[in-house]
Amino acid sequence: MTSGHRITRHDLSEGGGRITSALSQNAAAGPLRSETTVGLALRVGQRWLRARDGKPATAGNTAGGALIDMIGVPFDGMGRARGQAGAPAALRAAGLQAVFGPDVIMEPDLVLPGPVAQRAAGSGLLNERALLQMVDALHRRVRSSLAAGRFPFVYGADCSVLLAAVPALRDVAGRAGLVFVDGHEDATPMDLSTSGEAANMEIALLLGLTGERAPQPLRERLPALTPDAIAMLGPRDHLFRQAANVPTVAGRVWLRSADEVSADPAGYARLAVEHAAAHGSRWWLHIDLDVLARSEFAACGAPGEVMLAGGLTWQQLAELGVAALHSGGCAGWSLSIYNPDLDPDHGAARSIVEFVARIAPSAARQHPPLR
Ligand SMILES: [Mn+2]
Repeated sequence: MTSGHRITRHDLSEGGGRITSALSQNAAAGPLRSETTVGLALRVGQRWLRARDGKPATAGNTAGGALIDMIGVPFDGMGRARGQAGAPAALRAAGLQAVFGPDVIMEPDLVLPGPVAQRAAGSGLLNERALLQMVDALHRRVRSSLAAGRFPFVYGADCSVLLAAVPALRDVAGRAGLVFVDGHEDATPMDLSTSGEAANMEIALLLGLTGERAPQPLRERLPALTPDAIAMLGPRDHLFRQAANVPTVAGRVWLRSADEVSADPAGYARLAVEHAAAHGSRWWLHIDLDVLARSEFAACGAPGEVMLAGGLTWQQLAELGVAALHSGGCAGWSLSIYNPDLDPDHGAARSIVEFVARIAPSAARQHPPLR
Protein backbone atom coordinates (compact mmCIF):
# COMPACT_ATOMS: atom_id res chain seq x y z
CA MET A 1 0.00 0.00 0.00
CA THR A 2 1.46 3.31 -0.98
CA SER A 3 -1.00 5.85 0.32
CA GLY A 4 0.46 5.81 3.81
CA HIS A 5 -2.89 6.66 5.33
CA ARG A 6 -3.61 3.38 7.01
CA ILE A 7 -5.51 4.32 10.06
CA THR A 8 -6.47 1.28 11.98
CA ARG A 9 -6.63 -2.41 12.33
CA HIS A 10 -10.09 -3.58 13.07
CA ASP A 11 -11.03 -6.98 14.37
CA LEU A 12 -14.57 -8.24 14.63
CA SER A 13 -15.62 -11.61 15.85
CA GLU A 14 -18.81 -13.52 15.38
CA GLY A 15 -19.25 -17.24 15.81
CA GLY A 16 -15.54 -17.82 15.45
CA GLY A 17 -15.43 -15.80 12.24
CA ARG A 18 -12.89 -13.03 12.16
CA ILE A 19 -12.45 -10.05 9.97
CA THR A 20 -9.21 -8.21 9.90
CA SER A 21 -9.16 -5.07 7.88
CA ALA A 22 -6.38 -2.68 7.29
CA LEU A 23 -7.35 -0.17 4.69
CA SER A 24 -6.10 3.14 3.58
CA GLN A 25 -8.01 6.12 4.82
CA ASN A 26 -9.60 6.75 1.48
CA ALA A 27 -10.35 3.15 0.64
CA ALA A 28 -14.03 2.46 0.87
CA ALA A 29 -16.31 -0.46 0.61
CA GLY A 30 -17.69 -1.59 -2.68
CA PRO A 31 -21.31 -2.32 -3.37
CA LEU A 32 -22.97 -3.68 -0.29
CA ARG A 33 -22.96 -7.44 -0.38
CA SER A 34 -26.49 -8.62 -0.03
CA GLU A 35 -25.61 -12.15 0.97
CA THR A 36 -27.61 -13.00 4.05
CA THR A 37 -25.33 -15.80 5.15
CA VAL A 38 -22.38 -13.55 5.70
CA GLY A 39 -23.83 -12.45 8.99
CA LEU A 40 -23.31 -9.65 11.36
CA ALA A 41 -19.55 -9.48 11.20
CA LEU A 42 -19.35 -8.50 7.58
CA ARG A 43 -22.28 -6.12 7.81
CA VAL A 44 -20.69 -4.33 10.71
CA GLY A 45 -17.40 -4.37 8.87
CA GLN A 46 -18.99 -2.83 5.81
CA ARG A 47 -20.57 -0.09 7.84
CA TRP A 48 -17.14 0.68 9.17
CA LEU A 49 -15.61 0.45 5.73
CA ARG A 50 -18.19 2.53 3.91
CA ALA A 51 -17.00 5.55 2.03
CA ARG A 52 -16.98 8.81 3.89
CA ASP A 53 -16.67 10.76 0.67
CA GLY A 54 -18.55 8.52 -1.74
CA LYS A 55 -15.48 7.68 -3.79
CA PRO A 56 -15.13 4.15 -5.10
CA ALA A 57 -12.88 1.68 -3.35
CA THR A 58 -10.18 2.17 -5.92
CA ALA A 59 -9.82 5.87 -5.29
CA GLY A 60 -6.69 5.56 -3.23
CA ASN A 61 -5.54 2.36 -4.73
CA THR A 62 -4.64 2.90 -8.35
CA ALA A 63 -0.91 3.17 -7.82
CA GLY A 64 -0.49 0.57 -5.15
CA GLY A 65 -2.20 -2.38 -6.78
CA ALA A 66 -5.11 -4.32 -5.50
CA LEU A 67 -6.32 -4.86 -2.01
CA ILE A 68 -6.87 -8.53 -1.38
CA ASP A 69 -10.18 -10.04 -0.27
CA MET A 70 -9.58 -13.50 1.19
CA ILE A 71 -12.66 -15.67 0.73
CA GLY A 72 -12.73 -19.10 2.39
CA VAL A 73 -15.02 -21.75 0.87
CA PRO A 74 -15.82 -24.63 3.25
CA PHE A 75 -17.29 -26.92 0.61
CA ASP A 76 -16.61 -30.54 -0.33
CA GLY A 77 -17.90 -31.54 -3.74
CA MET A 78 -18.00 -35.20 -2.79
CA GLY A 79 -20.28 -34.47 0.15
CA ARG A 80 -17.85 -35.72 2.77
CA ALA A 81 -18.40 -34.62 6.35
CA ARG A 82 -15.30 -32.52 6.28
CA GLY A 83 -12.86 -33.24 3.49
CA GLN A 84 -12.09 -30.11 1.48
CA ALA A 85 -14.67 -28.19 3.52
CA GLY A 86 -12.08 -28.15 6.31
CA ALA A 87 -9.47 -26.48 4.13
CA PRO A 88 -10.09 -22.79 4.96
CA ALA A 89 -9.78 -23.27 8.72
CA ALA A 90 -6.79 -25.61 8.39
CA LEU A 91 -4.95 -23.20 6.11
CA ARG A 92 -5.58 -20.29 8.46
CA ALA A 93 -4.30 -22.41 11.34
CA ALA A 94 -1.11 -22.90 9.30
CA GLY A 95 -0.69 -19.13 8.94
CA LEU A 96 -2.45 -18.24 5.70
CA GLN A 97 -3.76 -14.95 7.13
CA ALA A 98 -0.35 -13.39 7.34
CA VAL A 99 0.99 -14.05 3.86
CA PHE A 100 -0.68 -11.22 1.97
CA GLY A 101 0.55 -8.64 4.42
CA PRO A 102 -1.66 -5.98 5.94
CA ASP A 103 -3.60 -4.92 2.84
CA VAL A 104 -6.15 -7.67 3.15
CA ILE A 105 -9.72 -8.19 4.19
CA MET A 106 -10.18 -11.58 5.76
CA GLU A 107 -13.80 -12.29 4.98
CA PRO A 108 -15.87 -14.74 6.98
CA ASP A 109 -16.10 -18.13 5.28
CA LEU A 110 -19.19 -18.83 3.23
CA VAL A 111 -21.93 -20.44 5.30
CA LEU A 112 -23.22 -23.55 3.52
CA PRO A 113 -25.64 -26.39 4.21
CA GLY A 114 -24.34 -29.72 5.47
CA PRO A 115 -22.97 -32.21 2.94
CA VAL A 116 -25.07 -34.88 1.24
CA ALA A 117 -23.01 -37.62 -0.40
CA GLN A 118 -25.69 -38.45 -2.95
CA ARG A 119 -26.40 -37.54 -6.55
CA ALA A 120 -29.45 -35.38 -7.23
CA ALA A 121 -32.29 -37.08 -9.12
CA GLY A 122 -32.57 -34.60 -12.00
CA SER A 123 -29.05 -33.40 -12.69
CA GLY A 124 -27.01 -36.28 -11.28
CA LEU A 125 -24.85 -33.74 -9.42
CA LEU A 126 -23.29 -34.87 -6.19
CA ASN A 127 -24.00 -32.79 -3.05
CA GLU A 128 -26.14 -30.55 -5.24
CA ARG A 129 -27.84 -28.41 -2.63
CA ALA A 130 -24.57 -27.28 -1.06
CA LEU A 131 -23.01 -26.88 -4.51
CA LEU A 132 -25.75 -24.54 -5.72
CA GLN A 133 -25.62 -22.45 -2.56
CA MET A 134 -21.83 -22.30 -2.72
CA VAL A 135 -21.86 -21.16 -6.34
CA ASP A 136 -24.56 -18.58 -5.67
CA ALA A 137 -22.93 -17.12 -2.56
CA LEU A 138 -19.41 -17.16 -4.01
CA HIS A 139 -20.59 -15.57 -7.25
CA ARG A 140 -21.96 -12.63 -5.27
CA ARG A 141 -18.83 -12.34 -3.14
CA VAL A 142 -16.42 -12.41 -6.07
CA ARG A 143 -18.53 -10.07 -8.18
CA SER A 144 -18.72 -7.61 -5.33
CA SER A 145 -14.99 -7.81 -4.68
CA LEU A 146 -14.13 -7.30 -8.36
CA ALA A 147 -16.61 -4.46 -8.74
CA ALA A 148 -14.98 -2.72 -5.81
CA GLY A 149 -11.60 -2.89 -7.54
CA ARG A 150 -10.20 -5.47 -5.17
CA PHE A 151 -8.44 -8.77 -5.81
CA PRO A 152 -10.37 -11.82 -4.57
CA PHE A 153 -8.33 -14.78 -3.34
CA VAL A 154 -10.60 -17.83 -3.03
CA TYR A 155 -9.25 -20.72 -0.97
CA GLY A 156 -10.59 -24.15 -0.06
CA ALA A 157 -13.15 -26.39 -1.77
CA ASP A 158 -12.53 -27.77 -5.26
CA CYS A 159 -12.58 -26.62 -8.87
CA SER A 160 -16.34 -26.06 -8.80
CA VAL A 161 -15.53 -22.61 -7.35
CA LEU A 162 -14.88 -21.62 -10.97
CA LEU A 163 -18.61 -21.94 -11.66
CA ALA A 164 -18.89 -18.84 -9.48
CA ALA A 165 -15.63 -16.99 -10.11
CA VAL A 166 -15.56 -17.04 -13.92
CA PRO A 167 -19.17 -15.83 -14.39
CA ALA A 168 -18.48 -13.13 -11.78
CA LEU A 169 -15.48 -11.89 -13.76
CA ARG A 170 -17.50 -12.03 -16.97
CA ASP A 171 -20.31 -10.06 -15.31
CA VAL A 172 -18.01 -7.31 -14.06
CA ALA A 173 -15.48 -7.11 -16.91
CA GLY A 174 -17.69 -8.00 -19.87
CA ARG A 175 -15.66 -11.08 -20.69
CA ALA A 176 -13.43 -13.45 -18.76
CA GLY A 177 -10.11 -15.13 -19.38
CA LEU A 178 -8.96 -18.15 -17.42
CA VAL A 179 -5.50 -19.55 -16.75
CA PHE A 180 -6.32 -23.01 -15.47
CA VAL A 181 -3.58 -24.97 -13.73
CA ASP A 182 -4.72 -28.51 -12.99
CA GLY A 183 -3.68 -32.15 -13.30
CA HIS A 184 -7.04 -32.84 -14.97
CA GLU A 185 -8.90 -31.16 -17.82
CA ASP A 186 -12.12 -31.07 -15.75
CA ALA A 187 -14.15 -31.18 -18.95
CA THR A 188 -16.24 -34.31 -18.39
CA PRO A 189 -19.70 -33.96 -19.98
CA MET A 190 -22.47 -34.32 -17.39
CA ASP A 191 -23.85 -37.51 -18.92
CA LEU A 192 -20.44 -39.22 -18.87
CA SER A 193 -19.71 -38.42 -15.24
CA THR A 194 -19.56 -41.55 -13.11
CA SER A 195 -19.29 -39.60 -9.84
CA GLY A 196 -21.53 -36.57 -10.34
CA GLU A 197 -18.76 -34.34 -9.03
CA ALA A 198 -19.06 -30.84 -10.46
CA ALA A 199 -15.29 -30.46 -10.05
CA ASN A 200 -14.73 -32.89 -12.94
CA MET A 201 -17.06 -30.98 -15.26
CA GLU A 202 -16.69 -27.28 -14.54
CA ILE A 203 -14.64 -26.43 -17.64
CA ALA A 204 -17.14 -28.18 -19.92
CA LEU A 205 -19.94 -26.29 -18.16
CA LEU A 206 -18.19 -22.92 -18.39
CA LEU A 207 -17.51 -23.45 -22.10
CA GLY A 208 -21.09 -24.57 -22.77
CA LEU A 209 -19.97 -28.02 -23.96
CA THR A 210 -22.37 -29.66 -21.53
CA GLY A 211 -25.06 -28.58 -19.09
CA GLU A 212 -28.48 -29.31 -20.56
CA ARG A 213 -29.24 -31.22 -17.37
CA ALA A 214 -27.75 -28.63 -15.05
CA PRO A 215 -30.12 -26.97 -12.58
CA GLN A 216 -31.44 -23.58 -13.65
CA PRO A 217 -29.37 -21.52 -11.16
CA LEU A 218 -26.21 -22.91 -12.73
CA ARG A 219 -27.46 -22.79 -16.31
CA GLU A 220 -28.44 -19.17 -16.16
CA ARG A 221 -24.79 -18.12 -15.69
CA LEU A 222 -23.48 -20.40 -18.45
CA PRO A 223 -21.65 -20.43 -20.72
CA ALA A 224 -19.25 -17.91 -19.22
CA LEU A 225 -16.09 -18.54 -21.19
CA THR A 226 -15.16 -18.78 -24.86
CA PRO A 227 -12.73 -21.53 -25.92
CA ASP A 228 -10.17 -18.95 -27.05
CA ALA A 229 -10.04 -17.35 -23.58
CA ILE A 230 -8.89 -20.37 -21.58
CA ALA A 231 -5.32 -21.62 -21.25
CA MET A 232 -4.75 -24.96 -19.52
CA LEU A 233 -1.45 -25.79 -17.89
CA GLY A 234 -0.50 -29.15 -16.43
CA PRO A 235 -3.08 -31.82 -17.37
CA ARG A 236 -1.77 -35.39 -17.25
CA ASP A 237 -5.10 -37.22 -16.87
CA HIS A 238 -5.34 -39.47 -19.93
CA LEU A 239 -5.74 -42.61 -17.76
CA PHE A 240 -8.42 -40.90 -15.68
CA ARG A 241 -10.31 -39.84 -18.82
CA GLN A 242 -9.82 -43.24 -20.43
CA ALA A 243 -11.51 -44.89 -17.43
CA ALA A 244 -14.62 -42.75 -18.00
CA ASN A 245 -14.34 -42.66 -21.80
CA VAL A 246 -13.99 -38.88 -21.82
CA PRO A 247 -12.21 -37.35 -24.82
CA THR A 248 -9.57 -34.66 -24.38
CA VAL A 249 -10.38 -31.00 -25.05
CA ALA A 250 -6.82 -30.45 -26.31
CA GLY A 251 -8.10 -29.87 -29.86
CA ARG A 252 -10.58 -27.21 -28.71
CA VAL A 253 -8.58 -25.17 -26.23
CA TRP A 254 -4.99 -24.03 -25.68
CA LEU A 255 -3.42 -26.70 -23.49
CA ARG A 256 0.11 -27.59 -22.42
CA SER A 257 0.60 -30.89 -20.60
CA ALA A 258 2.43 -31.43 -17.31
CA ASP A 259 5.48 -32.76 -19.17
CA GLU A 260 5.67 -29.67 -21.34
CA VAL A 261 5.07 -27.25 -18.48
CA SER A 262 7.64 -28.84 -16.19
CA ALA A 263 10.35 -28.17 -18.80
CA ASP A 264 9.73 -24.39 -18.64
CA PRO A 265 7.07 -23.38 -16.09
CA ALA A 266 7.66 -19.63 -16.36
CA GLY A 267 7.77 -19.62 -20.16
CA TYR A 268 4.52 -21.54 -20.50
CA ALA A 269 2.90 -19.40 -17.84
CA ARG A 270 3.65 -16.28 -19.89
CA LEU A 271 2.32 -17.93 -23.05
CA ALA A 272 -0.82 -18.99 -21.20
CA VAL A 273 -1.51 -15.44 -20.03
CA GLU A 274 -0.84 -14.10 -23.49
CA HIS A 275 -3.42 -16.52 -24.84
CA ALA A 276 -6.07 -16.02 -22.15
CA ALA A 277 -5.74 -12.24 -22.34
CA ALA A 278 -5.43 -12.04 -26.13
CA HIS A 279 -8.82 -10.39 -26.56
CA GLY A 280 -8.24 -7.84 -23.87
CA SER A 281 -9.78 -9.90 -21.15
CA ARG A 282 -8.82 -9.70 -17.56
CA TRP A 283 -8.15 -13.24 -16.46
CA TRP A 284 -8.69 -15.47 -13.47
CA LEU A 285 -5.91 -17.71 -12.13
CA HIS A 286 -7.04 -21.11 -10.89
CA ILE A 287 -4.70 -23.60 -9.30
CA ASP A 288 -5.84 -27.12 -8.49
CA LEU A 289 -3.08 -28.50 -6.29
CA ASP A 290 -3.38 -31.92 -7.91
CA VAL A 291 -1.21 -30.42 -10.67
CA LEU A 292 1.61 -31.25 -8.26
CA ALA A 293 3.34 -34.64 -8.21
CA ARG A 294 2.11 -36.96 -5.46
CA SER A 295 5.60 -36.91 -3.97
CA GLU A 296 5.19 -33.15 -3.46
CA PHE A 297 1.58 -33.04 -2.34
CA ALA A 298 -0.66 -35.96 -1.43
CA ALA A 299 -3.39 -34.33 0.68
CA CYS A 300 -6.05 -34.59 -2.00
CA GLY A 301 -8.11 -37.13 -3.87
CA ALA A 302 -10.47 -39.87 -2.88
CA PRO A 303 -10.21 -43.62 -2.31
CA GLY A 304 -10.36 -45.47 -5.63
CA GLU A 305 -9.47 -42.40 -7.68
CA VAL A 306 -7.04 -42.98 -10.55
CA MET A 307 -3.71 -41.61 -9.36
CA LEU A 308 -1.81 -39.56 -11.89
CA ALA A 309 1.87 -40.18 -12.53
CA GLY A 310 4.16 -37.21 -13.10
CA GLY A 311 3.27 -33.68 -12.12
CA LEU A 312 4.99 -30.48 -11.07
CA THR A 313 7.18 -29.69 -8.09
CA TRP A 314 6.35 -26.86 -5.68
CA GLN A 315 9.29 -24.97 -7.12
CA GLN A 316 7.94 -25.30 -10.67
CA LEU A 317 4.45 -24.29 -9.57
CA ALA A 318 5.84 -21.23 -7.80
CA GLU A 319 7.82 -20.21 -10.90
CA LEU A 320 4.67 -20.66 -12.96
CA GLY A 321 2.53 -18.60 -10.59
CA VAL A 322 4.97 -15.73 -10.26
CA ALA A 323 5.57 -15.56 -14.02
CA ALA A 324 1.84 -15.62 -14.74
CA LEU A 325 1.10 -12.81 -12.31
CA HIS A 326 4.06 -10.75 -13.50
CA SER A 327 2.51 -10.85 -16.96
CA GLY A 328 -0.24 -8.63 -15.52
CA GLY A 329 -4.00 -8.47 -15.86
CA CYS A 330 -4.92 -11.09 -13.29
CA ALA A 331 -8.25 -10.21 -11.67
CA GLY A 332 -8.41 -12.90 -8.98
CA TRP A 333 -7.05 -16.23 -7.87
CA SER A 334 -8.48 -19.50 -6.56
CA LEU A 335 -6.56 -22.32 -4.90
CA SER A 336 -8.37 -25.58 -4.31
CA ILE A 337 -8.44 -29.30 -3.60
CA TYR A 338 -6.58 -29.45 -0.26
CA ASN A 339 -8.11 -32.02 2.09
CA PRO A 340 -6.89 -31.59 5.68
CA ASP A 341 -8.24 -35.03 6.63
CA LEU A 342 -5.35 -36.44 4.59
CA ASP A 343 -2.83 -34.17 6.29
CA PRO A 344 -2.66 -35.25 9.96
CA ASP A 345 0.68 -33.55 10.67
CA HIS A 346 -0.30 -30.34 8.79
CA GLY A 347 2.80 -30.58 6.62
CA ALA A 348 0.83 -30.08 3.43
CA ALA A 349 -0.93 -27.04 4.92
CA ARG A 350 2.44 -25.50 5.72
CA SER A 351 3.66 -26.18 2.17
CA ILE A 352 0.56 -24.50 0.76
CA VAL A 353 1.05 -21.45 2.96
CA GLU A 354 4.72 -21.20 1.95
CA PHE A 355 3.68 -21.44 -1.68
CA VAL A 356 1.03 -18.74 -1.35
CA ALA A 357 3.58 -16.54 0.39
CA ARG A 358 5.83 -16.77 -2.68
CA ILE A 359 3.04 -15.73 -5.05
CA ALA A 360 1.22 -13.27 -2.82
CA PRO A 361 3.43 -10.21 -3.46
CA SER A 362 2.78 -10.59 -7.20
CA ALA A 363 -0.97 -10.94 -6.62
CA ALA A 364 -1.00 -7.73 -4.61
CA ARG A 365 0.71 -5.91 -7.49
CA GLN A 366 -2.04 -6.59 -10.02
CA HIS A 367 -3.33 -3.31 -11.32
CA PRO A 368 -5.07 -1.34 -12.48
CA PRO A 369 -8.05 -2.51 -10.47
CA LEU A 370 -10.90 -3.75 -12.54
CA ARG A 371 -12.96 -0.63 -12.15
MN1 LIG B 1 -9.53 -29.70 -11.09
